[in-house]
Amino acid sequence: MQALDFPGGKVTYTPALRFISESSEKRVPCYRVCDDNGDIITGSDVVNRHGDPSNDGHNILRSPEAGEDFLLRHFNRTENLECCYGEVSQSKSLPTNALEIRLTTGKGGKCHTQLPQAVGVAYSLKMDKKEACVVTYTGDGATSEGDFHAALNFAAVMDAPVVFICRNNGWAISTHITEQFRSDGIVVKGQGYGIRSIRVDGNDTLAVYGAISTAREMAIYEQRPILVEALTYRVGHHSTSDDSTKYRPVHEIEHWKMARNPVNKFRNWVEKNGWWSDAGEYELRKNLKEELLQAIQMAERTEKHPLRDLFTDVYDLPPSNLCEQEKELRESINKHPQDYPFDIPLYDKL
Ligand SMILES: Cc1ncc(C[n+]2csc(CCOP(=O)(O)OP(=O)(O)O)c2C)c(N)n1
Ligand SMILES: [Mg+2]
Repeated sequence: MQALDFPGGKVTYTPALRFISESSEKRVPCYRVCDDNGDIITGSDVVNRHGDPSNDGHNILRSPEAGEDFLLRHFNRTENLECCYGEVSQSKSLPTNALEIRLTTGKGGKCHTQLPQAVGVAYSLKMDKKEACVVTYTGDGATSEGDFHAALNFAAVMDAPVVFICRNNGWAISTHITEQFRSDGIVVKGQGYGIRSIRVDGNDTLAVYGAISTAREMAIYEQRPILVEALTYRVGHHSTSDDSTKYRPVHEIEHWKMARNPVNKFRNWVEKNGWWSDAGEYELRKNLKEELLQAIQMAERTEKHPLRDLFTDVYDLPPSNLCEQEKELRESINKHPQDYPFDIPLYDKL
């Protein structure tokens, strides 16, 4: 068969005037290993790299929104609470983002801007011949922005050891995914950039573990980027300023919260293996509650940052519009002191 000798590889000719379809007939399947009851599905590829997957010293923290549990290494509950009370962020960032700033990427409330940076870091690991990779997380919302695409392409051409984990939960605040993209989700975008990709059931802990630990091995030992799309649902509001019942039916939220609850499913699996029980659950909840209450009390006792801190640190010399805003804010506080938190010092300590 005749072929066009084109830069990057030969391309075969075809006499057929045929456009590539905008979508494949079948949607990309979703890897899962546990059924809804937490039973392992016969014949599924279960990855078990380290034996007992029980407690390895991570702290499991809970964001203010139900259903958005996350795992952060090296942070304890007190630090998380301090973030919520504005201590770590100096009131400049969303609560949990402050932890992320301290972690590495300097995200701090901006969606997806960390992605090209993550690829840059991965490329530097490659240059230094480190046996390591970068893992970067994003929501479905981020994939509608340019940085996501720049990052994927950059990672592909540089063979950067980076794992992109995209949590596709169906919504970017109130924007449904059908208003965000016409592709079969996010997983197919990987192939468009020449990146190996997988779609996984984000509510199946074992499947997520299997997909990501395998992705990590490939990223490090094959020196390549990997894209993981985890399908899940945001059962909570996007943030405390969002009311998701305004744009989606409550029964849909309830269905995901109850019938597809990933924590219950994983708990069933752990219990069936004899590693967990009601008594253990009761004890843990009791201890956590005590710890949390203590952490809240400590965070509440911490002195708040002065008002001025809201306006510092971005510019060396604050521009005139920022000075005006500070002046307006101070005037407003003077006029309506009852509408402002009483414990924020209005002036810096001398
Ligand atoms: C650079 C940037 N652009 C826009 C925003 C505004 N914004 C905040 S959250 C969000 C949607 C994020 O979508 P997703 O990650 O899917 O969030 P979810 O609703 O699932 O929590 C947008 C556009 C932002 N924070 N940063
Ligand atoms: Mg989302």
